[in-house]
Amino acid sequence: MKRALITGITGQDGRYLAELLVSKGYQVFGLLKGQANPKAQMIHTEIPQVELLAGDLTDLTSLVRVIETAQPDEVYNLAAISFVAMSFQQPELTANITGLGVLRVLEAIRIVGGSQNNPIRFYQASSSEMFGKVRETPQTEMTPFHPRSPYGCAKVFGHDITVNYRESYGLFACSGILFNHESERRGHEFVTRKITNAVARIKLGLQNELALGNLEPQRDWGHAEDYVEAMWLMLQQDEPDDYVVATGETHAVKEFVDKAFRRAGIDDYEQYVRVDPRFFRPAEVDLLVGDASKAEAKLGWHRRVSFDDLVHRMVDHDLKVESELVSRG
Ligand code: F7E
Repeated sequence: MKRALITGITGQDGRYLAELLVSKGYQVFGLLKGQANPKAQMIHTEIPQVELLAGDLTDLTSLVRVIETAQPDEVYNLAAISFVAMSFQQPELTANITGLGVLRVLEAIRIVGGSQNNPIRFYQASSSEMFGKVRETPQTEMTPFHPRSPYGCAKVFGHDITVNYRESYGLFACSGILFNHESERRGHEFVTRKITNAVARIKLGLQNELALGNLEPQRDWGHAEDYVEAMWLMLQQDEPDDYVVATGETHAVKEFVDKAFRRAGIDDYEQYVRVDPRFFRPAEVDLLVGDASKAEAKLGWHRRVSFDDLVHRMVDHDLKVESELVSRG
């Protein structure tokens, strides 16, 4: 039975990845931070096979202890301060967790080691935010980075240190440069879920306005369930490498808004949308679109969920959830 440790187990990707690995027969461990973390119960209920271990990305000794206990074949580092807007408010915390956290996990792996025949394999959740003010379109594994937020800068460090540990110490370390990936489990702070939740509530008469920031930025949006499969595939290869994971399509925020309202049967939606400068960022990433040919050719990875399906699934889900809340009173 293979063993895997996931940091960021309580997040959207952590939960999908844990389910995937459990379905493949892995014993899955999740790193859980904080005392009495309220999200622990959610994991116990949703994926009872997962064993949670206490630790923190800012505490190297805790990571060493967790890796000694879990004895993983594979470590997936998904934990991060992942909300770009928040990284402008708390840049130092972001650098510490999203950036230095990667170094600490790599060090813990190096210290604990794993058996000589079976060294621990490492996956780093890198991000298209590293491309920022893009130097070329579409973006590939070779596109230079130009991050536009403390989050993007921290992710560049995480990516570079992963490559560096692979080259310096021969670690089986992979970096997945994942473009935006969303789902019915996406946090409400991210624009897609903020939109689909508001659309559902407006449809049901529970809210009458959706306040958003910049509607022009374009993103390459896929479904998270497809993307966690790419993470797993990277660690099953003969050699470690870095891969872009993306759909190759880009859509503006306002297009997502349009499709989401229309899915709920609201065509005259402009009256509900208000642009609020509070949601603008000090520096924006205007356009992202990834070229996943390498992942497709080498990993055999293909996205299954289209942009339309993604929007429809999220809106339908939120309509169901909000309707149930209404009927429960
Ligand atoms: O913003 C614009 C906002 O917060 C998307 C994270 O998973 O993907 C994600 O980062 C766009 C931006 O995601 C609002 O300015 C307009 O241009 O959903 P988001 P993100 O910043 O692209 C990458 C790949 C990651 O790695 C990150 O961890 O939407 N926008 N109005 C808004 N965004 C938010 N959140 N809220 C608004 O009201």
